[in-house]
Amino acid sequence: MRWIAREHQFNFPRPTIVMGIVNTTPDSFSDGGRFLDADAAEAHALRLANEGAEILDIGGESTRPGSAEVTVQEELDRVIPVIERLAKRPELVLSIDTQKPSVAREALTAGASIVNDIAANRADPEMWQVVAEAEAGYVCMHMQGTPQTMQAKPEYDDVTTEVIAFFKERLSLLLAHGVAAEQIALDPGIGFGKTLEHNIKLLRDLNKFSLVERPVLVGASRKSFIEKLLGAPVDERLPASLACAAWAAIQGSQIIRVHDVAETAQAVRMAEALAR
Ligand code: 8Y7
Repeated sequence: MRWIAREHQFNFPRPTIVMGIVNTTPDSFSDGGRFLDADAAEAHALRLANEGAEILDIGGESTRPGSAEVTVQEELDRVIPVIERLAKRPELVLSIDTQKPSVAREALTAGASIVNDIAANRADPEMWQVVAEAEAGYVCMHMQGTPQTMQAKPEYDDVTTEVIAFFKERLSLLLAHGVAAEQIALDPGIGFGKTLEHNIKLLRDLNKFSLVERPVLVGASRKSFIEKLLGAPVDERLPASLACAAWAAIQGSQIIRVHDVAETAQAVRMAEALAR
């Protein structure tokens, strides 16, 4: 199996890919202005790459449950300077985390290779046209509802079956809009319109997603379901995040999206060695 993202290619089976999270939302405790924000995000991204992140996921919009929407211009002002700086290093694989086709287009022009789309459940095809045209990698994430509404009352008969059905339906829709299967990775969207029980079930069933025959991305890092299960506040969720990462790797997921890259790379490399 192969995942193609413009000039980059990942050939599976291969070691699990660690995707490092690069947040460009303005730092609430610094008033350094745009230049310093971009500086800090660039430095953070380079640190994550040094720690073993093979993909950097750059986002300028908070998608926490109930979070406010950000304008196109605001999002562009946050992410484009960071992508432009990082794009000077062609060895880095850059992913744009956005729900907006216009932001994705500009980010691809600035040097990103992957569109990480948490709103892949939308009806409007513009995002897929952007992805098809650029021959970009595409992360198709499952979400029930929107970030504003998703945690109100998540409901499924069988969450795993419904997520697999969503993947199949979106794959054919994407192909119909000119995106090649080899551009697409799938993501069950941990925490996006799911209760604690739904999240646990999806993680338990990760191996079932292999039947769709596309790379699977899992993002569990520091998420609030860990607190619901274990009572851990956000700055104390690393051990449980590492357990999820090691588990996901053993269950055959190909890409793990995390904040703590060095720790995750070590956990995942160990788990892979044991499972071999
Ligand atoms: C995910 C994500 C977030 C995820 C993918 C957080 C942007 C919330 N989570 N993208 N984004 N998968 N593909 O806690 O699970 O990181 S934001």
